[in-house]
Amino acid sequence: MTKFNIRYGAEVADARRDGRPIVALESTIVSHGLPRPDNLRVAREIEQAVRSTGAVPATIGMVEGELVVGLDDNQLTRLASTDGVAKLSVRDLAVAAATGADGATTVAATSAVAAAAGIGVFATGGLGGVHREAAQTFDESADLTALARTPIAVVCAGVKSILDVGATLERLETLGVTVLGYRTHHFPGFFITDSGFTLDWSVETPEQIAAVLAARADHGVQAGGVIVANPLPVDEQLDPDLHDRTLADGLALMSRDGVTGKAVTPFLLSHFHSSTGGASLAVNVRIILRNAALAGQIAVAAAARTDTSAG
Ligand code: PSU
Ligand code: MN
Repeated sequence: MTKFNIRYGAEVADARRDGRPIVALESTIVSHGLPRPDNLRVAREIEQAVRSTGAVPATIGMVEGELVVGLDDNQLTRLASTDGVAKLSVRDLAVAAATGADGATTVAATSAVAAAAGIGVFATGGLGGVHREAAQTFDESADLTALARTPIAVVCAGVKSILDVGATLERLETLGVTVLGYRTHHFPGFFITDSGFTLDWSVETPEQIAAVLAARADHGVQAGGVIVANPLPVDEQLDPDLHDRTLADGLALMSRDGVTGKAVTPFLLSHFHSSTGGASLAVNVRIILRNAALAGQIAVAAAARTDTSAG
């Protein structure tokens, strides 16, 4: 597996030594996905949601060129509050390290670093995926190819409806990434409960997900990622009409302003947050907190299996 020069936060270092359950968390949602100043409060709440399950949170990011697994509160504050924090996918990590940059890790980069640190479970909001118009722009998130080669379970609320959801699911199939619905056969659409696409597999409990992860190792099929798609309850989703209107406006603005590349996801998220009067932000926060709690439960269940099999 890829090696990284990692500095561990104190709590994470202790947890690794003691074999306690750990959940990786990304920093791009904090630096680029959520507006200030809510982002810092939410980042702390996400860690708290993991702790409440008995697992240890490990938020991953880069501070002055140093890759940190388990950012402390000062480092988290810095990545949440300062300008010029880079958005780092896997290909950016070495450049940012060599130039001493501050950076927030995406799902792709967080997965790679977490797996290298021996962390098997990761919670985020939504995955990147295939963008609409990808047939012309080739804009497909590196999250997909990173998950094809990274052994990690990622708890998310599917992919945002700002993407081409059907194409994203097709790519995940081609890339050999396992997709599990959590108590559903309907792939969630992030802000909305159901993207309209169905899933082959539904799992019912954190223990069952831990059993899937163990079976991957038993069968030698653990090279790639597992997506645990955890939908919002219908009564907590963003109003679908508001969602559709906001999305149509956002896509129009994006093409008017010529937004492309890695700016697309932050642009559309910020459009949602500013034009729904806070409704999409509240939904986004609920999604992340629920995913963090489920990831904690999965990590705890996985650790319990290891304890039992060890004796
Ligand atoms: N989904 C969200 N909020 C986010 C992201 C995804 O709800 O901020 C971030 C994640 O870090 C993800 C990245 O890895 O956006 C995908 O960006 P891109 O499409 O440029 O690969
Ligand atoms: Mn992209």
